[in-house]
Amino acid sequence: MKTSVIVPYHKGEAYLRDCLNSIIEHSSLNNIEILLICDHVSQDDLHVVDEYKEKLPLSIYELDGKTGVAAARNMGIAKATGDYVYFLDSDDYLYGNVLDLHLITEETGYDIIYGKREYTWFQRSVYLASLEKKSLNDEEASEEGESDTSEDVSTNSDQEDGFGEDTYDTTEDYTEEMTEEDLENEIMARKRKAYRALVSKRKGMRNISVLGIYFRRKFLMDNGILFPEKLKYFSDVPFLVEAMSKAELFLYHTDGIYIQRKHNDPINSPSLSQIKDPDRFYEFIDAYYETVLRIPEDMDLKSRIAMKYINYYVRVHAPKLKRSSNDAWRTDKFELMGKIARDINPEVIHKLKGYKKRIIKALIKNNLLRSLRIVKIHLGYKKLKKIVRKKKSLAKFLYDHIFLKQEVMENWILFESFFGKSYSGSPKYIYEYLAKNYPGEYKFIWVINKKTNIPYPHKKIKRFSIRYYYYLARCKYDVFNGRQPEWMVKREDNVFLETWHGTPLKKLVFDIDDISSATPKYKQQVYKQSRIWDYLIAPNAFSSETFRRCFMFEKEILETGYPRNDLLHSPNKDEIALQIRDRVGIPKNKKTILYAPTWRDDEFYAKGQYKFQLQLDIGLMKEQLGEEYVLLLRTHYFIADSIDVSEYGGFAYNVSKYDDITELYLISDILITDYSSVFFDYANLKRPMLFFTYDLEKYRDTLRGFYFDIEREVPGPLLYTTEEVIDAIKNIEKVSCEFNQRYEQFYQRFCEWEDGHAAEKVVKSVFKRNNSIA
Ligand code: C2G
Repeated sequence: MKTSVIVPYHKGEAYLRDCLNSIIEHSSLNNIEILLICDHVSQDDLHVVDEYKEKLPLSIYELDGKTGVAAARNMGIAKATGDYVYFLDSDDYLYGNVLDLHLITEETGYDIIYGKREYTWFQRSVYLASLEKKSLNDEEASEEGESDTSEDVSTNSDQEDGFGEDTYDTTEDYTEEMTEEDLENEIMARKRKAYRALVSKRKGMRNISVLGIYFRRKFLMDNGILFPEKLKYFSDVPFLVEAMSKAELFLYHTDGIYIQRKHNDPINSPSLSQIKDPDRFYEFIDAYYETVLRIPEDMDLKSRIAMKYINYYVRVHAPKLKRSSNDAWRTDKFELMGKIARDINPEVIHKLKGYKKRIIKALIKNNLLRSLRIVKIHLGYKKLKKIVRKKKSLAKFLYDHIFLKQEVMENWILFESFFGKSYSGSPKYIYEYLAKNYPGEYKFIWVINKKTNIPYPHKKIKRFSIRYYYYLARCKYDVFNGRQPEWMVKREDNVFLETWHGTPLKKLVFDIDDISSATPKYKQQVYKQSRIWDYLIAPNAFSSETFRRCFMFEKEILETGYPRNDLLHSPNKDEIALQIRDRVGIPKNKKTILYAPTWRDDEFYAKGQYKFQLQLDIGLMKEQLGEEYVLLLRTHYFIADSIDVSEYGGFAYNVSKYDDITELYLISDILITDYSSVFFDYANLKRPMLFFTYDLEKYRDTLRGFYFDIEREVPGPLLYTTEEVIDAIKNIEKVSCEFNQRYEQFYQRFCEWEDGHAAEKVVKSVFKRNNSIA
C-alpha cells in the first residue's frame, strides 16, 4: 500500500520547512510519495525545496498556466501513483504517524478514511513543546488527584457532532462473520456518521475540508471526482461532498489527527480563509450550485449543505442587512440568498423554529422590508438583554450611540499607564509637565483603577467604567503607554500619543514569527490598534527603527528620549531619592538592590494573568548580604502571583504594587533583572546591573527571540544561580570595572537622547501643533 501526499505550495518558506521536516520524521517513508505542486513559486522560495530532494521521496511539479489550490490538487491527483491520496497543506504539518494509517486498510478498500482536525497557531517546535508540557502537567495533576485547570491555548479541536462517544473504534474492519444485512446496516451507519462528522450542520462552510482525509485514488478516478478550479476559497466543498456521496466504505480512525495551522499574521501572510476579498460572497453562492449539482439524489447531504446556507444567512448576512444601509447586502446579495433559500427542500425549512424560520420565510418571499423588521427586533432584543445583564455592554452601547455623537472636547486629555494599574510611566511625566506649565489650559483625566494620589486635583476614572467610555469618546488627546481597547473608534479630531513602555529587547509584533502566548490574534489586534496612533515616542535610535518596522508604523515618531526617564536626569535627584527611601521605609544605613524580572509568555493562569515563580533564594541572600543591603522585589505588572516575603522582614520588601518603577531605580544601588526593558532605563543612572537569566535558552529560543545578542551586549554579567548573584554583589566593584567599557558602549547606543527634557520636547511637538502651546 502506498500513499501519495499532495502538497500544494505557493509561498511561505518557513511553513514549508516545518511541513517537510514533519514528513522526514515520519516512520514509513517507504510507503509514501510526496507530490509538491508549485503554484508560481519564486526562485528564492524554490531553493528551500532543494535541500529536501535527497531526504524525501519528493516529486516537484509546476503548475503551468493555472493557479489556485484546486488546480494544484487536481494536478497532484493526476500525477499520483499511490493507492490513497492524502492532502497536506504546505503551511500545516503532520502530527504522529498519521501516514501509517492506511496500512491497516490492507485489501479492504475503504473509499474514505477520516479522522479529526485540530488547529494550532504555532510552529511545530512550539506546538510539540506545548504538548509535552501539557502531558507533564496532566501527569502532575493526576498524581495530586486534581484536574488540570490551566487554559490550553495550543490547540482547539473541532468537536463536531459526528465524533460523539459512540464513534466507531478506529481500526475495526468489517468482519467476515457479519450477515449481508448486518453488513449493509453497518455500512449505512458508518456513512451517516461520516456525514455528521465531515459535513456538520452546525459548522460553517469553511469547516468542510479535505485535509486529513485519505481518499482511495481509484475511487476518485473511477468517479471522475476533481476539484472545481473556478473556485478559489471553497473548492473543498464540492469535492468532498461529491466524494462522500459516492463513497461506500468509510472508516473513522481516532489516530488520524490533522493539525491545521492558523496564520497569526493575517496582515502580511493571510491564509486563504483570512483573505479579505469582496468577491468571497459570490464564490460562496457559486459553491452551493456547484455542490448540489454533483449530488442530485443525496437528500441528506443536500439538506446538510442547505443548513449551512441557512445558518450563514441568519448569523452573518441578516445582521449585515441591518447595519449596512447601503448597497449589495440589501439588493443583489439578498436576491442571491433568496434564490438559494427557494431552492432548498421545503421540509428543511419546515423543521426550523422561531426567529430562524421567520427570517428564512421572509427571505423566500423576497420580502426585504419584513426581513429588516424581523432582524431589527431580534437584534434589538438580544442587545437589550445584554445591556441589562452587563455593565460593560451598557457602556459600549452608550459609547456607540451617544458619546461618539457628542462633540470632541478640544482641551481634554486622557492619560493611561499600564492599563490603569498605576500612576506611572511616560504618561505621568507628560502629565506633570503639562499640569505644571499649563495649569487651567486643559482638563486632565487619569485612568487609575486603585486609590492612588495624583499631585494635582484632577479627575480620576476607572478603566472600563462608563466614564471611561465617555472620556475615550470625547477627549481630543489620548496619552497611553500601552495598547488602547480594540473597540476604540478613531475620531477625526482625535490626537493619540502612544508613548510605549520600553526599548524592545524581546521581539515585538511583526518581528515575531510565532506567538506563544495567550493571545494568538496579537498581530492582527496590534495592527488595528496602532493605526489609531498619531505619535509614537522613541527613547533611542534603535527603538525608533524597530518600532517603525515591528508596528508597521507610518506616522510620526518623536525621537525625544523617554519622558519617564527625565527623573533620572533631574538636577535634584538625590534629594528626591531620600524622600522616596523614606516612603518605602528603607533603613538609612542600608544599600538597596532592586530585583525587577519580566513575565514569561508561557506561564499563565488566564489571559493577562501570568504566573511567577521566584528562583532567587531570598533566605540565602539575607544571610549573606543582609548586613549591608536590603532587597526590593518588583514583579511585572502582568504577574498575578503575589510573592510573600514576610519571613524575610527587614531585608526583603515587596514593591510590586509601588506605582512608579522609575522612582525605585532612583533609590537602588544595584539592579538585578533578566529580559526586561528596565535595564535600558536603569542604564541612565550608570549604576551596576546583574542579569539573573536562569531560563535564558528557553526564553530566547522558544518564547520570543531577542533583538540583540544578550550574551555579548548587556552591560553586566549573566548569572544562573543565587550563589552567583551573591558572589557578584559581594564583588560589585570588580564586576563594574570588568563591564565598564561595555556599559559605556551600551549607554552611547541606548541612552544618548535622554537629557531630562523629553516630556517638554514631546509636549511641544504634540500639543503645540494641535493647540495653543508655543
Ligand atoms: N516593569 C515594572 N516592573 C517589572 C518589569 C517591568 O514596572 N518587574 C515596567 C517597566 O517600566 C518596564 C515595562 O514595565 O520598562 C515593560 O516591561 P518589560 O519587562 O520590558 O515587558 P513588556 O511589558 O513585555 O514590554 O518595548 C518593550 C516591550 O514591549 C516589553
